[in-house]
Order: sequence, then structure tokens, then C-alpha cells
Amino acid sequence: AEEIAQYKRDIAAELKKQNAVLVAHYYTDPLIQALAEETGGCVSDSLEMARFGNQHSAQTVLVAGVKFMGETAKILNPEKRVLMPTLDATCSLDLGCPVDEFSAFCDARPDRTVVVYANTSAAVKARADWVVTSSCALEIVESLMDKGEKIIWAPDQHLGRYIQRETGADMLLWQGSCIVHEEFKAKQLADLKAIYPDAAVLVHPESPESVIELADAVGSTSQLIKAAQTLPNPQFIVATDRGIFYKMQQLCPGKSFIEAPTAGNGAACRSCAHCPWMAMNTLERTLNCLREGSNEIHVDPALVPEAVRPLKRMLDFTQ
Ligand code: CIZ
Ligand code: SF4
Repeated sequence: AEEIAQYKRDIAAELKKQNAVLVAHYYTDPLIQALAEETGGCVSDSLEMARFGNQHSAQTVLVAGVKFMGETAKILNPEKRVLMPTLDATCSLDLGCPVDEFSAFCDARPDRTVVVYANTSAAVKARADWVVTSSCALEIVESLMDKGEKIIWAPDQHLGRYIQRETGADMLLWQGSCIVHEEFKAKQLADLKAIYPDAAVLVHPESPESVIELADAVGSTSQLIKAAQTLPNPQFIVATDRGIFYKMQQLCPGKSFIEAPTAGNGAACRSCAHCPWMAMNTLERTLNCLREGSNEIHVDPALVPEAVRPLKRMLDFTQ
């Protein structure tokens, strides 16, 4: 505990000295989330992380999350220094959507508007007409549909199918998935619901359709946090990364939160309810990258003008 407190003091001092701000995702270690809050940074989803980094005056943005979040910060703020605790924290959605294959897929269907999730590389964003996150995807797809546009959606197939069902939009889906959310299991979730009849089920739409069908509320991380605050239930079964419990418990002190079940019989799995890449953001790495100025994010300058366009569209649409 003393060691943790020392790390937190050291990081806070470095942030101040370097005119840096810490921005952390809801899925990171609660210690990191608390530190971001205590030092005037922010804890949020990828949309609000992007907006915060963009609006804050600090010269250095330290992004605790996964690589696409650091890249997004850099694309929006090429003049700022963007650091990450590790450069090895990737995302299965980003990995599952290589730009060459994706570009060819889009080139073969030039009549479609290209909508990509923020969980993609800078090069994939540069090929897109729109970038979205799970908190604004529904509204953006709806507005495109109203204009009669047909859509290519990438990379998360579950979120894409969910939006397709909700909006009726004509969407061609890339077949990517999140290794954390795809592990949630409907059968076991139904069993758990029977044990906790007063609990409401909160589901992130990167989960399989059969799990979404059991939900009382479906939404992005920020929307699920809001649902936990708004719904009257004393208990919640939550199908998303357990890092989110930090914020839910903080905002709903009288309520309790239970992890939604994953692979059969509670067997250990590498990505069950916690993203292994988010978990790479430790206090030690956070301090080291600040002290050493290491793990700086660089985005190919040739990609920035193309990638910033669909990102700015998203920020303008949602402000
Ligand atoms: O699963 C993720 O990586 C999420 C939920 C990102 C986000 O939009 O905050
Ligand atoms: Fe990617 Fe899933 Fe991890 Fe989010 S939780 S960063 S979507 S692998």
C-alpha cells in the first residue's frame, strides 16, 4: 500500500512538472482511474477521452488505455506530445482489421459509406468517411440511413449487427470481434438472472446477440454507467470489462455489481471480463513513461489529414 501511494505521489508530481494530463479509460486499473481523477485528468470512454485530450491545455497527454486511443489523441493534436504507459496494448478489433484488406473491401463497394469504430488503426480511420464509438454509433448510422446511404461497418460484427437490428440500416459487416465481450455466455447469464431476480442486466453491444437479448439496458460504457445510476434495481449483472465497476461503485454507493458469466463453469480464460491489453497499464509503467519520455505515440503525418476528418465529424456530431 505504501508503495502504491508513493507511485501515485511520484506520478502526480511528474504530471505537474511536465504540464501533462492523465486520461484513463473505464477499463483500466481502478488505481489509475482514481489517479486520473485526483490529478485533474479524466476517466471516460473513448469518445470523451478524445474530446478531453483535444480541449485540455496541457502540452503532454498521457493516455492510459489501448493504442488506438493514444493514436486518436495524436491525430487530433499533432502538436502535442502523446505518451502511453505501454505501446504494446493493442485491441483485437484493431488487429482484426488490417488496412490493406479493408481498403480493398471498400474499393470493391464504392457506393457505400465507410463507417469505422474508433477501435482501429490510423490508416483504417484515414480510409473511412466516419469514425464512431459505441456511444454515438446508433445516432450516426440513423442519420446516414435517413439520407439514404448504404454502409460498410467495421470492425465489430456484434455491435454492427446490433445497430443493424435497431435501425434497419443497410450495413455490410466486417467480421471482427472483441475478445473480452465475445466471451459472455447467454445460458449462464440466464441462470444467474434466475438466482438474482432483482438484478438488472447491463450489456455492452460488443457482446453476442444472445447475450444482448437478455439485457435490461444495452449501451456503451458511459451509457451503462448512466443506467446503473438511473434504474431502481439494487443489483446489476454487468456484461463488459470489470474495470467499469470502479466508476459504477463510486456513483452508486448503495448498489452492488456482479460480473456477467463467461466461458463455461467459470473456467479461467485469458480475457474473461477484463481486457488483457487494458491491464498492461500499470502505475509503474505510467511513472516510467513520464520520467523517460518513452512510449511516445507517432502517427504517420501523411495519414493525419485523412484520419482527422472522420474523427472531427464524430466530435462535431456529438457535441
Ligand atoms: O471496448 C472498448 O474498447 C470500448 C468500450 C471503448 C470505448 O468506446 O470506450
Ligand atoms: Fe479491444 Fe475489447 Fe480490449 Fe476494448 S475490451 S480494447 S474492444 S479487446
